[in-house]
Amino acid sequence: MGTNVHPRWKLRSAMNKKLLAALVLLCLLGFSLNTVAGEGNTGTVDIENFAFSPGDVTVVNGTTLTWTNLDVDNHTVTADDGAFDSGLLAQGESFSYTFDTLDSFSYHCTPHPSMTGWVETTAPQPAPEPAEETPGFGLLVGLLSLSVVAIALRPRD
Ligand SMILES: [Cu+2]
Repeated sequence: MGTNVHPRWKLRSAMNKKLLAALVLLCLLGFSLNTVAGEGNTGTVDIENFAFSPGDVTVVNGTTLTWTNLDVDNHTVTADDGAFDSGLLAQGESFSYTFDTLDSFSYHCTPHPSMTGWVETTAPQPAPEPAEETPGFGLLVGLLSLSVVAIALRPRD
């Protein structure tokens, strides 16, 4: 009987290693959901063919917008009231600005005044916060995975 048990045990041990690796990955994924969910809203605006695209944007207050110049020519992202100014952006360069006041902002490109854009910020919805639930879910996945790993690693007789 001793000769039969040994190879079977080896096979089970190899399977457990793969299972363990998968579960450790799941743990990491579960815990990393926490940090991702905590970050603020983001949005992007392309600068292409001498225009901001989309030109009019409405975002939740606190959102970080990132403009990227796709043109060969240099452009700027300059608030009409001076609230922000990217300076000259070469092709492929980006500029980010976090909107933290409830307001509307018109902006333009300094070298090309006919290039204009507009951003309006709105109040975040006070109702149930999905951001509160997501970290809890991530934590739950992480803890569940940890307990499965603990079970997989339990001493055998
Ligand atoms: Cu321009």
